[in-house]
Amino acid sequence: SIRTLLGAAAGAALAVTLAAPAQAADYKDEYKVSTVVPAPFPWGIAAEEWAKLVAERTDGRITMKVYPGAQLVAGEQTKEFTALRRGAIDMAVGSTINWSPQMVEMNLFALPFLMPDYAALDALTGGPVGERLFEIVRENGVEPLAWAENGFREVTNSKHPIETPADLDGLKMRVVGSPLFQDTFTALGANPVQMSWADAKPALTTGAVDGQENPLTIYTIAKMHEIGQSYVTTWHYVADPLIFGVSHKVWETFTPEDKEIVRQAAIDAGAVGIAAARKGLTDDDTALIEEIEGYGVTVTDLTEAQRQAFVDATREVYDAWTDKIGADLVEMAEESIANR
Ligand code: X2X
Repeated sequence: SIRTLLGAAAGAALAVTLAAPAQAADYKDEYKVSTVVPAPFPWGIAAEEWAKLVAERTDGRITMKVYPGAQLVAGEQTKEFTALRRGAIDMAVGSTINWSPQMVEMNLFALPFLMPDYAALDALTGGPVGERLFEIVRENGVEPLAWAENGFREVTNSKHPIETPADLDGLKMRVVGSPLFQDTFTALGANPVQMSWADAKPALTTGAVDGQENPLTIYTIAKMHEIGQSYVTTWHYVADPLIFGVSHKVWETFTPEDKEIVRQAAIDAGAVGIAAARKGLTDDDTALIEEIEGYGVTVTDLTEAQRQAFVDATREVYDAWTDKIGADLVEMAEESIANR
């Protein structure tokens, strides 16, 4: 009869409602992803790509929205990890620098002159060091999924070329993250001042600070050549990789299938982000350096001997922070780099 047919149809509809999207019913309408900078910075590109791939591969079951400017923590980028582990933020693509106040081991990448090149950086993130750091993130309530990259951080200023540690003497330098940065710049004779990215550009514009350190993609996209940062030294002293992380508060609600999709999307987005971070900054492609020189900026490339003077001047900082980070981890890193 018609009634039986209707009953069966209703029953089938109910079964579908209960079975398939029962998982999705627990999901939020939107997952908030924290970053410090938006696209077209490589960092923002990585986060946007992650959100895009997840939306596609989950047929919209998981919707992620990127909130740049560390706005989910009112611009206080060094509090991002705390908010993430508590579940106040769902997800983040976060810098090891900004997460180092909560996990001292993240300072590894900020040990002055530990990593001479991209191969060294890859040997850390792609080897036992990366695994250990991911364990630490996980122990702290966040699921780490993949690496992306902000980049090698080069020093810039408005006064004169920096070729020797003495050239940093008395310069007011904006830094962020942990006291390791203060120690490094103090050892070099500069006056470091801690401030967030939100405050950095105004401080550089008004001349409240003389210089800063950041990857050259940040320098060009933020147009630092237009605010008087006319001297760049490519000293490669530290780099900050980025970590794709999901708060365990959110991660635990995902089905095994969706966990796998979100993880693989992060790995794929990481590759896109790393390619963007290195574009124009490799041995066979120096286009970004030429772009910067085209703005009338003086770019100083240190000789091996010149670089060694900076290594020597920061050696005590390296040793003191090796104790804080953990001698075992630093040794593991040095070994991975030596065997890269
Ligand atoms: O604040 C910075 O310098 C930046 C954007 O590079 C980081 O978030 C570490």
